[in-house]
Amino acid sequence: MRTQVVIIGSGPSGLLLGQLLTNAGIDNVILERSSKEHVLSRVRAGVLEQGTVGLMDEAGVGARMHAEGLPHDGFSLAFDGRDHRIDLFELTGGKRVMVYGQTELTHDLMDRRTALGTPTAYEAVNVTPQDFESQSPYVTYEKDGVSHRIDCDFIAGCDGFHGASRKAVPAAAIRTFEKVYPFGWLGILADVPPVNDELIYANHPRGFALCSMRSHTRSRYYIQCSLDEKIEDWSDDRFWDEIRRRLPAHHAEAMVTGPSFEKSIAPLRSFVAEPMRFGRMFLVGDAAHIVPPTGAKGLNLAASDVHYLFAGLLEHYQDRSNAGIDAYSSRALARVWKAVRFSWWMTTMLHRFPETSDFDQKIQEAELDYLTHSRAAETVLAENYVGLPY
Ligand code: RFL
Ligand code: PHB
Repeated sequence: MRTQVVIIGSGPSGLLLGQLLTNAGIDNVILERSSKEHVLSRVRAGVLEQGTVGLMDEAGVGARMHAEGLPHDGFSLAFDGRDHRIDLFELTGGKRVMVYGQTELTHDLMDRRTALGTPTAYEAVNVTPQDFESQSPYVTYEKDGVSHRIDCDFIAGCDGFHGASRKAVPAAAIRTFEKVYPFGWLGILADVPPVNDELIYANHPRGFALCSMRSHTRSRYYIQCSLDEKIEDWSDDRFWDEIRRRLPAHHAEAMVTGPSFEKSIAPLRSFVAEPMRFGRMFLVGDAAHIVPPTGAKGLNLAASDVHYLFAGLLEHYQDRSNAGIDAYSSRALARVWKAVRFSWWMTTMLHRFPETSDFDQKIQEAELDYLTHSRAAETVLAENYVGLPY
């Protein structure tokens, strides 16, 4: 079999790239290791930048997002028993974010792909990019015990942090940068109304807490936890008690609790692989970089990578120019590193680190105090949170 672009992975980056290519008449095949149901069962990001919203529209799949997503004009920083609102809309001259779950976005893209009948193999095993440094790359895989080979022009490695694409690159050709944080996030989903109209990011002596949401009736809450915490030790009651202790009293008192239907622990890490192009294979999204979720940037970076790669591929096929493809890695990485810096900064400012000295603690307090008394500092936060331009 032959196609123009083989996409490995059917997460948000693979599906979004696939839809944009299909709309432009560029043939593509997606190979995904898991089942559709498994991909849709993963609860992850919840905040979309305007650029990501724009890409969903460009892909022609934005209707449900606009109908059901919640535009947010600001969020709260809570510390020292009080709230400080960051007015994103005002500080950025009219920009906002959209609260819409990654699961929903993935659903919308999968539904469109299925409706169009664009080729996709789920439960594909041993997916392996081959000969991507040559002019004739191909991808091999097995499905239902049968071996397959797809020849192509390009391979898009959209297969996440643990995927096969980055692993296929010889060690001498790639450089990686990593920072692992000494804590994780314990998150729950519950069908209770959110405690606040907007998100609350809380810094508390007991650790960070985040109150987010998926709708007016579904809340997504997180607390910082140590890395050796076990999920079985966290009953719903224990979780609710702990998050309430980390919030200002008026929020704690207003919080509606109820049974959770999802609970998981995620470790926090910053990771970047350079470059993001190896001959005729490109790394996209989590395959190339990971950020801690504090800045809500993971999914949005996957989307900006897709934007740059799609522009490059379009130029290649429509204008016969490789300029966009040649610039992909440097364009994407310039934006990636700024989001890596922002996510690291938000994480550092809002979490309690196990080995913090009194000096470090005072610096953190001064940072929050400065942020809440300087419009310039607030503007820096707001412009990064809504997303830097592509
Ligand atoms: P994904 O979503 O990981 O999708 C990759 C897809 O590739 C498949 N795959 C393979 N397919 C074929 N062959 C192989 N060898 C394969 N190996 C893997 C996988 O099954 C999967 O379907 O990457 P993508 O598309 O780049 O999207 C990136 C986003 O998913 C990611 O940045 C965010 O979800 C990160 N993230 C969060 N971001 C936020 O902005 N806010 C959050 O609250 C947030 N929470 C999270 C997160 C990521 C998490 N991970 C990765 C464990 C919580 C978690 C737990
Ligand atoms: C979420 O809703 O899951 C969410 C929101 C904001 C973040 C991280 C996660 O910074």
